[in-house]
Amino acid sequence: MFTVITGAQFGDEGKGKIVDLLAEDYDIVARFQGGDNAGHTVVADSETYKLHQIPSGILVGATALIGPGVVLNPFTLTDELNALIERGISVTPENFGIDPKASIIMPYHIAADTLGEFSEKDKIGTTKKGIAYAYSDRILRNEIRFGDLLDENRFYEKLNDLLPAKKEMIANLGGNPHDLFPDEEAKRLLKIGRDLEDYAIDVSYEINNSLRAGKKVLAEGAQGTFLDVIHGTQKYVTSSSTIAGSACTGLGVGPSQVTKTIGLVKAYITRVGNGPLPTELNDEVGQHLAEVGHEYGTTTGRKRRCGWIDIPLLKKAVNLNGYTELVLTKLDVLTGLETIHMCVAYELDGERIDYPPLLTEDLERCVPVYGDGNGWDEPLGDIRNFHDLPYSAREFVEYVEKISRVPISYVSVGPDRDQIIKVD
Ligand code: 2SA
Ligand code: GDP
Ligand code: MG
Repeated sequence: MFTVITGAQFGDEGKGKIVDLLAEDYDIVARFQGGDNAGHTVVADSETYKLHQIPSGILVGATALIGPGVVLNPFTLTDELNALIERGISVTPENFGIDPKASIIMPYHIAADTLGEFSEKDKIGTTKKGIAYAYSDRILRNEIRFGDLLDENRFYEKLNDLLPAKKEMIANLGGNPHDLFPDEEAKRLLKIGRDLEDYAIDVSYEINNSLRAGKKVLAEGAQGTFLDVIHGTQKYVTSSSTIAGSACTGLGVGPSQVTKTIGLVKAYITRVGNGPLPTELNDEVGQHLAEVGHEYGTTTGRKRRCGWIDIPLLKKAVNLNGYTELVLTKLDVLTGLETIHMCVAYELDGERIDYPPLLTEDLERCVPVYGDGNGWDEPLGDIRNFHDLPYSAREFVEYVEKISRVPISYVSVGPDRDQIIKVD
């Protein structure tokens, strides 16, 4: 069985929590795109884990694999591995692997991303982790791969070829090229390569063999559907493909293997960084969602923008990902709001549309049309049975299921592992 999980909105839908929950039933959990821009939070037994590079399934004993579609920051990865080991999580070549084809996020990528974000006019609001620059180098065939860190001669040969252009790039962006410490950084990178050598694994081969042997594999998406580099709200997107199909290319698994695609939908919507968010709320309801939902970036600590659930976007996410199931998260955060607004359509140039327009500039101009539902006051955190939810909360869940035409399999009512309702 091969299951793909992706965020159906702009990321931070609770993928870490749900992957951790589902991973109990899986043998392998694999990341297929993105890098340490991702921040996946797992709260387990009162401990909070924030994972950026390592798939969330490692905490429950699944084998965690980093696929070739990923861009890898070796420094973040090392810190994350050490933090897990310190907290008693066993990490061995038996339960963790990295594909040698994963691209390395180099110090010059991070420097460029930071410098590139200085201009207010062009600002995307990136995480400044060097993601776009690392992926550009892959497309330009100028990448350094994890496999290159395992071969000192090849690594230096590539680096020496690349460095003059990289220094020029930093200078053109207004930075000081002498701030790149190639010798020191290079030695540190090679040391990490030596330390991680035993984890190198052909992820595609491993997953395909495991599937043949009847094992279960979960592909963990990072960011969210509308940050997809092709189908998202360009240019306010990340630099990888975040939708379900990307799991196949990013891991090297054929589409015929996909059994299920699960979409994670927050009961409202958030976005961190710039770009359109039609239902954005700059009032006390937005404040409620941000504070009760603790909507602060897991990687950067930035405050996330919040708004009501956006059904036209959800419909598009269902198409882009081919979801067979949805998981609705953070329903508990809506407790205490008198009325729940759901954006059911947009008004654009005097016309009502119930599906997002293609162009980011047009989405920017869309005015939400709301349908109202009743709110509820009961806290939901201790509820474990769908029928024990307040009537209005059930109505909300049923509406989302009906309008998206995808069954909701779980409703999450808090950050803890056990704060989950299985919907039968
Ligand atoms: P980048 O850094 O090049 O990927 O930024 C491009 C856009 O993608 C957005 N992006 C994200 N959006 C939500 N969550 C992400 N992960 C972190 C989290 C973010 C954080 O879990 O909270 O801590 O700020 C993530 N990663 C990238 C980014 O905001 C840009 O809009
Ligand atoms: P991800 O990037 O999709 O993994 O999501 P993040 O971890 O960046 O952000 C989701 C945040 O919401 C984390 O702090 C989670 O602990 C928290 N969370 C997840 N599910 C729920 C839920 O159902 N209710 C509440 N209140 N918090 C949740
Ligand atoms: Mg996140």
